[in-house]
Amino acid sequence: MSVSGQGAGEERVNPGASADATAEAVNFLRGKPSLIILSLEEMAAMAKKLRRHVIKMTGKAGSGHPGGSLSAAEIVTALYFKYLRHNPANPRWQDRDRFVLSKGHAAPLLYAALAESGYFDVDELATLRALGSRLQGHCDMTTILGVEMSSGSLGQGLSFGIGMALAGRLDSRDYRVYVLLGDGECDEGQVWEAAMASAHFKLDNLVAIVDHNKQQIDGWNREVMNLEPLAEKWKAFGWHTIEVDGHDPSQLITAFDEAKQAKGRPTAVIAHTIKGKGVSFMENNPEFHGRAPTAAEVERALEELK
Ligand SMILES: Cc1ncc(C[n+]2csc(CCOP(=O)(O)OP(=O)(O)O)c2C)c(N)n1
Ligand SMILES: [Mg+2]
Repeated sequence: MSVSGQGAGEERVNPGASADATAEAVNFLRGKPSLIILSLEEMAAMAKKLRRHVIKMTGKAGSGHPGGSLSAAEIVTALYFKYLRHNPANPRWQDRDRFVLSKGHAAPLLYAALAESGYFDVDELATLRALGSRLQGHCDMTTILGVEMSSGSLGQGLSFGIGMALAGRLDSRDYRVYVLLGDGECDEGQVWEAAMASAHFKLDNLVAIVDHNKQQIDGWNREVMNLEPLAEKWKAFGWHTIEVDGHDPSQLITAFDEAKQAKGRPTAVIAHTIKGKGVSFMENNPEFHGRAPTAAEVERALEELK
């Protein structure tokens, strides 16, 4: 397909898609606002909006991963609605900043951010995990414009980000690459191979953000696999490392600014968060790692997220 505008190529999003479906996608994108940039106050409201989407989507689907989607709401909001240089009207713009959702089970959150940014219609969010929907439980980069990597098998996103960062350097492009990892995901050896390689290649156009909610699928990290001292580990691997409150957009923005100033090495942002953030009965409750809220729970959650 071709998408009009700066950097547009002759790339097809989904080689298997019919010409009609492709034309429909392109028509939808034309005429959309190119970029939404929010104030700090508006970002807090957007994070809440994304949380509401996550609750409704997983509730309707009857499955999915609400906990790790809710914990990363401000991180994804700060990127999509303030920090990333991107253009929903031209998703394949070659100079766009790249966002890789390495913790691919948080797909509902990414879908919500993409829809609210204008990549596709918000109504489509209701099709999460439905048969035939583009919005499967884990993202597919071949079907959704705006998804940079098909993820879900944990541990791979940082390696993928290295490829993007090296390609940017080779092509003399100044885009930046942001990879969001889970803290449980950091149990994967591949993450540390990638951490070593990023520092070796002095990738100062690469930022890893760790959603440090202290829990993974089976409960607390400290009981499953102790990660601490996590920030010290990234430092020891040669990364400029910053710790922030991952629910404070201003701290996230300041960290991304600081990352731009760090020359000759990649930056790790350790974002301290709460799994299930925003919904009292989901917060720090490992049950909601991979369980959808019931209809009654959806109602209670939405009441809290008003
Ligand atoms: C390679 C691989 N092993 C196991 C899983 C199953 N799995 C899905 S989510 C998850 C826990 C991830 O924990 P964390 O990275 O901390 O995610 P968060 O707390 O942000 O939800 C696991 C083990 C997977 N998706 N990929
Ligand atoms: Mg976690």
